[in-house]
Order: sequence, then C-alpha cells, then structure tokens
Amino acid sequence: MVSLPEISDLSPDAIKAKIRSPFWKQIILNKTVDSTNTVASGIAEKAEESTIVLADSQTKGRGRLGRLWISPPGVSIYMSIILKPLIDICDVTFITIMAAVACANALRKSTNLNVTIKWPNDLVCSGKKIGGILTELKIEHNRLIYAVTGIGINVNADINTFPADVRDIATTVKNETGKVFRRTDIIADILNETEKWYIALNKGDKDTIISEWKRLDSTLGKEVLVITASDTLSGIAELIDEKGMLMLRLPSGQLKRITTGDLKILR
Ligand code: BT5
Repeated sequence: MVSLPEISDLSPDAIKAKIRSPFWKQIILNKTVDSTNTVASGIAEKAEESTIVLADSQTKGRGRLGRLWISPPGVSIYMSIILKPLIDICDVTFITIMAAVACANALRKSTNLNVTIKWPNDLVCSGKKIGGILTELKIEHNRLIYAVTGIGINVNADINTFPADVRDIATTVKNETGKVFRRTDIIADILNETEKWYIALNKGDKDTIISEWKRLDSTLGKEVLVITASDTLSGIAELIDEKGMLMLRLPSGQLKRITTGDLKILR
C-alpha cells in the first residue's frame, strides 16, 4: 500500500503536527479506495492499534447493512481507525458511542456548529445527517481481535450534488456555515477528541461517556419511530443503557431495549 504525502488539504504531516500525543502512530492516505473500512480491515490484524486509513474519495463507501455512503472526492472526510480496546465483547457498541461523542465534540470545536448525536451512529446538524459512523469488528472465541471504526463527515461537499433521496436528509459543514474548512484541521480535532474518549472506554469509564452522550444527544426524551429488521416501534427514547443500547418507552409503559435499528424523530 502506498501512503501518499498529501492530497490538496489532506496532509498526514500536517495532521500529526496538530495532534497532541504520540498515541496516533501511522496515517495512511489514499487517493481513492473502495472503502477505508475495507482497507483498514485488511491490515488490522497485523497493524498497530491506532493506525488510521484516510482517503480523498471512496467508490464503495458503506453504511450499515451495506448501504451506500456518498463519498465524492476532494471535499469530505473518509477515515477508518483501527482500535484494539481491552473491553468485554458485550460492550462493543460503546466503541461507536465513544466515537460519536468524540466526533460531535470535535466538529463543534472546529466548525462552531451545533452538532448533535442521534442513536446509534448519526452526527446531526439542523436535523440533518452531517456524518455517520460504522464500526466493524473481528471477534474470535469471544474475544475482540480488532475494531475498525469508520468515520464519514460531509465537510466541503455541496449538498446539491448528492442524489435526491440523500439530499433531503443530509447536510454538510459548508452548507451549514457557508465556509470552506481544511479537512486536515477537522481530522486532527477528531483524533485528539477520540484519544480522550478512548482512554475513558479502555478504563471502563462508561458512565462518563454516557453522560457526555446525554449532553450531545438530540433524541432522548423525544417521541421516535424505531425501524428494525423485524419491527417498527414508536415510543419515547428514554435512555442509553450501560451496554450502549437505546431504551424505548412503549405506549404500553413497557421499557424495551433496542439493540440496533434506524431512529426517526417524530416530535
Ligand atoms: C452510516 O451508516 O451512517 C455510517 C457511515 C460511515 C461512513 C464511513 S466513511 C469512512 C468509512 N468507510 C466506509 O466505507 N464507511 C465508513 P447508516 O446509518 O447505515 O446510514 C447510511 C444512510 O445514510 C444511507 O442509506 C443514506 O440514506 C445516507 N447517506 C449516504 N451517504 C451519506 C452522506 N454522505 N451524508 C449523509 N447521509 C448519507
């Protein structure tokens, strides 16, 4: 794999210069890949924890359930981080929770936008999706071998270039601010924040992560529709539990644990 020195405003050296600690070791920059998660998964077993795979564009960027992630060149962030946390496999959902908290804080810092989180993996601004997180895992004999946490953030993309169905639900930093941002600066902020929250995760400090999630969350307490593979449920999004799952208060009063699904805010 060839690691490129820089592509327009993406520069591993400039990112490293802005990172506060030596935790982040290798940043591999590619011009175009199918998916940074695929590239990172291919090297994850042998790679050191905290290796980062970046790309200027993706041809098959993916979301959950194999959905397409729109990944035009030159404008946005497509990044996968290889992590090997010392956590119980029951807690793996917390990797995405931790990354969402880190990304929302980093985006708030670098763009001044009021970025919030929507369970389980959405970064939201003005009610629209500005970014998403996809964590993929390798588990063997009940042990987590590695996690690849993929982060996609729409930075300087023009929302009018997105396909109509995504345009309606998505936004970009440029669309929200009217300004162009250096991707390098945002990535460095994401890595600085991720390190901080990853340390909390590795220490088992889930309470601190959950309380930060609550501060950044825009859905808790709201009436929502939860669409899972087998069900569509409505209720009040009540809390994130100690495993990172959403607890939904059903109209019957029963509290139901939701492990995965898509969430739409009704009111
Ligand atoms: C996600 O999935 O939100 C996870 C996205 C993760 C993307 C990163 S980029 C780097 C790394 N490499 C990858 O291949 N993936 C990760 P999900 O919750 O399933 O949302 C997918 C849905 O979001 C799609 O079905 C569209 O409706 C919408 N969508 C697609 N592209 C988008 C974009 N650029 N911005 C906002 N929404 C988008």
